[in-house]
Amino acid sequence: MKRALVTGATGQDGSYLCEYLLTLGYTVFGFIRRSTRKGFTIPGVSYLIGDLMDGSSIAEALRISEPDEVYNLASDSYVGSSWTQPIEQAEVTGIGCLRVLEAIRQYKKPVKFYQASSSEMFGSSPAPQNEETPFHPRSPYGCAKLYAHSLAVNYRESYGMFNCCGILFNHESPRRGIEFVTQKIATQAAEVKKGKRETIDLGNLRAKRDWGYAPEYVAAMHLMLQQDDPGDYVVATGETHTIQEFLDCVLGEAGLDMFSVSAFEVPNLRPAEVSELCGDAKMIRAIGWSPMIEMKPLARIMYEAALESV
Ligand code: F7E
Repeated sequence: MKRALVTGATGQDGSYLCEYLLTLGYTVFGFIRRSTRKGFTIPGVSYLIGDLMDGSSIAEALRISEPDEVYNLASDSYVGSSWTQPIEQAEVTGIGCLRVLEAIRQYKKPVKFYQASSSEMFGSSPAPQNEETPFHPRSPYGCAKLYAHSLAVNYRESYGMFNCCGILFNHESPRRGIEFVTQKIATQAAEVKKGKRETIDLGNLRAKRDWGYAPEYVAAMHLMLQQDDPGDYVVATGETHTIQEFLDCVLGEAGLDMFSVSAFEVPNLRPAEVSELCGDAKMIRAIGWSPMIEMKPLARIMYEAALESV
């Protein structure tokens, strides 16, 4: 029976990954901060309290969990707040990854490592983006992710570690935080539908994103660690849509009229924007992964879940 240690285990991706690994018969340990205990906890997972800011807590988690695989998913994944707390972002997302890599290196037992890299690293590089596309991040979050990504590659090349980076494009679900645009649209549309608010307040509606369904994306994380050799993979649907198109889908589901509910709100605009992301996921498709749920069914899943919860 394999053993896995997952950082960020109570977030959207962490919770789906823990569930997925349990279905595969893994013994699963979640590494979480005391303050994030209230996220999505999954029965059957053993949670270890620690912090990516504290290398000794990572070493202790390795000692207790004795993992075959470590998945580093912890970060503040909301891009918008990375401009207001850039140092914390660098500490957790960037140096946090380095602390995990160092802890694994010093642990001296063979451990496969997955790093949650992000399409935000591509930033202003033109779409479609694949593993060969140059990185040009447009946010402190993207810069921190690129530092972590580069280190995972460097430790693979320096020490022969089995490190894989999944360069995941946007992936959403009913477990998505309310600050992300898909959940914001789904939740606010459900609130309008129920008469709890009058408008949906958004920022840049012209940005384009490649949105997939998060439960499918965690399977890709696991799959790359099962290959004979480590590598880095883009994970995406290959379809891109504007925020406006996602909004239109949700409004269609809700039977609402765009002009009566939406408003353009300047404070939501970012200091620098990533205008178009569209992933070319040929490499991960070649090893057997493919997404089933694209933007329209995703919008329906998220709106229906929001309608239940508001
Ligand atoms: O923004 C625009 C916003 O915050 C999407 C994270 O998982 O994916 C995610 O990052 C787009 C941007 O996600 C609002 O300006 C308009 O262009 O949902 P988001 P993101 O920034 O793409 C990548 C791959 C990650 O790795 C990240 O961790 O939507 N937008 N109006 C808005 N965005 C938000 N949040 N709120 C608005 O009102």
